[in-house]
Amino acid sequence: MSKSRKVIITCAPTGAIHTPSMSPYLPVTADEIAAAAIAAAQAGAAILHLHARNPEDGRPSQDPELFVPFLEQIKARTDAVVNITTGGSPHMTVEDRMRPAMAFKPEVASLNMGSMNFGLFPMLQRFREFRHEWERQHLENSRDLIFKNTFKDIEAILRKGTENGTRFEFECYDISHLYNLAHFLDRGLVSGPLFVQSVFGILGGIGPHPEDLMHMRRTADRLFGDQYQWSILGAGKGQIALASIGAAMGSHVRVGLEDSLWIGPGQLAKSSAEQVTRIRTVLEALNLEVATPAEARSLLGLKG
Ligand code: KMH
Ligand code: ZN
Repeated sequence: MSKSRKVIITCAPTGAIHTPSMSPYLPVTADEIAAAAIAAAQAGAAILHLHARNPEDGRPSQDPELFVPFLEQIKARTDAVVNITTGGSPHMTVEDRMRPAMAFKPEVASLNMGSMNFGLFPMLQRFREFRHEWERQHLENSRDLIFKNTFKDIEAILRKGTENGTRFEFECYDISHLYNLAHFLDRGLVSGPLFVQSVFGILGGIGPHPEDLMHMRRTADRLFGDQYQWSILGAGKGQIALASIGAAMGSHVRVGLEDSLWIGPGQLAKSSAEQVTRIRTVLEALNLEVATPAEARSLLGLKG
């Protein structure tokens, strides 16, 4: 891992995992997504990882038209690095998922590094009342859902994104995903500095134990040496704890309501900015500095 005392905070304000009935604070409309992202940037997030939703019912959508109004507001009000999802929702086709990143040619796009089960159904134990039937189906249908990211899919996104000058947040949900990334490095389709976002706690991927984090780190060190910048994404209630452990070991961090609705046990976060502020407090206690967007661009070799 390439070590830096400047820690990049990525914030993911809405995503496609959680649904509107789970939290009144989950942004759904373009204005809500813009406000959440701008507040997160003001709180210290250098990178904003963005998804869109249908404003009628909050359903995740990759319609590029839905991205336009919040991208305009974010670009007008912040200098943050825009990172557009190519993961979309695991329920969508890869072709649909690629559309906004190909349309807007952002500095960064996410790239999910392997196919996997994606179990959202355990959330049915906590959340039982839904305003829209799609929300229940979204969780229920995940019992038989494959988040498809074949080698061909990854290569297509890599080649088209690279042509556009886009670099990637490599979402690695398991050890095998690091090996998949190493395969593309061997073939010369990616180059350092690699931004490795290691994801812990999705059912179907690696777990959220600190030993899992250590195994991910050791494997990435062995495969990529100092050619990568490491970032930690803890899904669910372990979000802040995992990010804190990673930061103490030299990682960057990702927070936001996409990844966790919580700020404390049984306590909903009122905004993604609240989570940014919480992790910022931890970073400062560790005598680490929060990277500005310009510093994030330099660390990750972005086009700016
Ligand atoms: N939802 C996160 C666990 C993507 O958008 O490409 C991972 C993610 C995927 O952000
Ligand atoms: Zn995402």
